[in-house]
Amino acid sequence: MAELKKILIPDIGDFKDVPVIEVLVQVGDTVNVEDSLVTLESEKATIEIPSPHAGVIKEILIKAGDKVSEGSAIMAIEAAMDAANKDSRADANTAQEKSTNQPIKIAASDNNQLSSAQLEQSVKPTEFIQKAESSSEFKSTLKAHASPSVRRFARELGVNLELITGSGPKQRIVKEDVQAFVKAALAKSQNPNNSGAGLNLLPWPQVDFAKFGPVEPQPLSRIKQIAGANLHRNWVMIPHVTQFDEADITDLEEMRKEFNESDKKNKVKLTFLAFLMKALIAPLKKFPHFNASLDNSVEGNVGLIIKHYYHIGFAVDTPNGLVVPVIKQVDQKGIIAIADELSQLATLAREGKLKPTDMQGASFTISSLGGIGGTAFTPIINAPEVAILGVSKARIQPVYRDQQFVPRLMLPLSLSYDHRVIDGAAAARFTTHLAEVLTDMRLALL
Ligand code: CAO
Repeated sequence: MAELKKILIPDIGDFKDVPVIEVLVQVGDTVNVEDSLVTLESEKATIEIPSPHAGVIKEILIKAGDKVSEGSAIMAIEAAMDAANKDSRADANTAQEKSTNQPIKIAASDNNQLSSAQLEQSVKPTEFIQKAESSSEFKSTLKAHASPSVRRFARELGVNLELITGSGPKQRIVKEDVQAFVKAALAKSQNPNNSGAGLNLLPWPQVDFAKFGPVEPQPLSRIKQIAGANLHRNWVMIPHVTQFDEADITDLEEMRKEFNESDKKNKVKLTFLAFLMKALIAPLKKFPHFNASLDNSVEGNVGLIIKHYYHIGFAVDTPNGLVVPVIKQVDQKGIIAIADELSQLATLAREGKLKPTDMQGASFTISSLGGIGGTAFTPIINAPEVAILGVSKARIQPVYRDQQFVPRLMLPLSLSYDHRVIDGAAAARFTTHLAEVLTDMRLALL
């Protein structure tokens, strides 16, 4: 048995004479409880009015452009006899009341910014309006043009319909549009150039430090501001892992010292960093994924660009902050030439005289704190590179060899890598090979 009921506009807050912008059903349509029937547009939000009953729409009393307020009759429905309706039939006034207070599911649960708790939540229309007003994301979501089934589909996938341009008549969003959007979003989420990390963090704490003691505000240098923004992006967007290792550089250090002693006339001092740069080429050639960048140029696909050039950047500590000049084609240069260039670029960096081209094109970067101290650190990858080598201070350590401890000069290595590109096993192989080459520089010649 069925019963003809009028559907009234429920409590929609303080709004009056709100225009109907869309009627979402037709006479003869079968609807379920909470299926959207019409869309209203107030000054602040677009609101979908859900059906308080399940049944068949028998009459539509309004059209797009009409204005409605709380209590306006919009449709007649032949309501199916279900338990809820039996209750409401028992008292017609109660039924009217029910319809105006019918809790509505947040129609914008297709807004992926809302928590899952909110998605499940039912609210009364007045609460719904407040929510809609307080969230600009939420407001815009509600303007999307889509059928209840497409909305449900989008909601299940956590898709914000407002972000989709519909391909149906009058730009109505159809199921295929939602599918295409999800596909594109998945591809974009793996895109290294995707600018929006969307972290949804708490605001930064605002503290009046002067309350606790004397303070002195100081501006950050321009270099620090630029470097800081880059470091922040790289730290947030790249899944970093750092692999630690040690290299026995006793023989290398002896050779370096001997050379510097014997060739005092030579104005070029052979620094350890020059040897390290040269030694790096062997593992970079053996493990090409370390000399690479993520590639998003093929739509919907993320790949790698492997570089067959070896331009090594090195971090220089300057009075104004960190800069990273680049030595090009390290694989094609001798250690003296590398040391010479290193010294010139470091001097230019400290004098603030580096040209932009001096800092471009690195395929891999070294950050050496060995001249200062420390045992290990976790360097931040210099995007779009995929790894960076940190070097700390070499120290004489007791190393167990041939059943006895011998003093060896051990260099701490800290390799940070992008875990999207490099696996832990590859990182361990890389540092192991680098350590082998540093221990026996003859391997660098192979
Ligand atoms: N272990 C032990 N001693 C080391 C060493 C190491 N790993 N690396 C360098 N040293 C020694 C050098 O041999 C040198 O000693 P001698 O004068 O007796 O030969 C002394 O430390 C000073 O070296 P240096 O640091 O001036 O020179 P370098 O070529 O090794 O490094 C440069 C050049 C530009 C890397 C360095 O000056 C610098 O700026 N380092 C800081 C980089 C930085 O800030 N990184 C952090 C980035 S992340 O915030």
